[in-house]
Amino acid sequence: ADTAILNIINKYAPDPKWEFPRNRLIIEQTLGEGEFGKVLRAKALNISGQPGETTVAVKTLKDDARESELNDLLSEYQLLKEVSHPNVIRLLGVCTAPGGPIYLIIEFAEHGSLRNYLRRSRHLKSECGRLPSSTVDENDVHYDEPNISKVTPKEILSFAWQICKGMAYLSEIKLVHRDLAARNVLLAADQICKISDFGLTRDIYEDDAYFKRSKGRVPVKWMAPESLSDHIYTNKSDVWSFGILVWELVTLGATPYPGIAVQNLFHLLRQGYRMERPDNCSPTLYNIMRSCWHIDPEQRPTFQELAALWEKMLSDEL
Ligand code: ACK
Repeated sequence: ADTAILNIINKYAPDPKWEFPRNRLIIEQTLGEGEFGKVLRAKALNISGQPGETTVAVKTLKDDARESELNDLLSEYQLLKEVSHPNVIRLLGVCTAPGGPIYLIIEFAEHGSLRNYLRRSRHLKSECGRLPSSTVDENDVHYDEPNISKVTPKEILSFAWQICKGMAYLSEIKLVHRDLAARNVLLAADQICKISDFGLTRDIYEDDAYFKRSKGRVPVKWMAPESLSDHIYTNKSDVWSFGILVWELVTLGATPYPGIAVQNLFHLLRQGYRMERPDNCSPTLYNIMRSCWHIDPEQRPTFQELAALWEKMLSDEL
């Protein structure tokens, strides 16, 4: 193997606290595949104090992954070790020992990504409608959701509130996510939202802002203007992305700024352009989104403040 890759691996010497033997992992199927990475569904035997078989998700690299992807996966591992919150995806173990691919074993979210969940729910007509087989697209075959029903406004609020609590926790431990979007939130049993995909996340202990690497994914439509222009990432730029995520929730997983090309977006935002209020979005909810999209990061609310707003909205609903 490449010596550079070996150097990286040596830097992350196996941690007995997390290391899980590969022979206790039975890979079942691929849940998703990116350019360099993939997510698998597996069964793990006696993992993290759980006797017997547990269904888990496994993040790994494809054979043609580059060094930077390996670095991303390993830094995601380092970050996941440090986090513990009901609304943040939990690391269960890791396989880094020689003799096989690197596996990050994380908790399995039975409904997959929130974005796809919202989009699947669109096809449903009635509140307690069953998922007709004709609307199940091939990519979704691993979801056995006979009881999925139309997403209610109350659920949308609950999703937003949970994500907010997870993000408030991450900001308390001084982490910036940098890629908060509905595709990176997973929906587990009992409609519990779990923030995931920490590949782009960076620790902000020493600095307030982080600079983007020269290459890599750039989720332009979720990015704050200061991230686009100056590569500045803070909890306040995460708040901007959260505002976009709320828009995704309200539109049941639509793609932001429909019809607008990403190359034009920055100038439009600087001129004050913002997405308009979606149909069926209350003015209160729209005001919250708009507050997240303040051009001045300091004027945007904190996740703690946002969480308090959702709590109020949810209690008003009752
Ligand atoms: O909507 P999905 O099927 O849910 O599409 C993505 C895909 O893998 C690529 O990221 C799914 N996925 C990722 N992590 C998990 C997990 N921990 N549990 C269940 N599904 C997952 C995601």
